Amino acid sequence: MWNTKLIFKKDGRGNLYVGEARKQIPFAIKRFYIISNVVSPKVVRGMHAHKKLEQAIFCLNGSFELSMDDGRKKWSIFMNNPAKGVLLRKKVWHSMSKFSKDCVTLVVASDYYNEDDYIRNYDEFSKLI
Ligand code: T46
Repeated sequence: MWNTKLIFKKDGRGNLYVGEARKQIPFAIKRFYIISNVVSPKVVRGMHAHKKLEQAIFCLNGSFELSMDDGRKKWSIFMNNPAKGVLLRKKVWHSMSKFSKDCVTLVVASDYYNEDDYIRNYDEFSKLI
């Protein structure tokens, strides 16, 4: 598993976090998206894998749980530190849950949005793995 730590600068003016493509982020970034305002802790997002897409996920504010499954093992990470990112490699089933109300999630991705890259059926994922 790959985790990253952004460059973290703190001074009297606040906090600054830096990540650069092919450095802290191990691919060229083509897209980013932000998830916020998840009003219920019962919400589960994700529940899919990607065929080719690589992503790095950050929790900018609040917290959530990131669960991953590569077909052999399953593991979860509690995300609550803006400086720490987790790589969502291709062919890893992942879900996000237990969002705090103030949670803001940033995802940077290696490619543009393409619904054909999603595997949204777990049986299909199992067969592929
Ligand atoms: C992922 C996890 C971590 C777009 O039109 N463009 C986009 O770039 C994205 C990310 C989504 N969409 C559309 C597709 C759906 O109609 O927005 C809607 C919600 O997407 P989805 O249900 O896939 O959202 P999540 O939070 O379940 O999954 C997202 C990403 O889609 C996915 O790639 O790995 O976050």
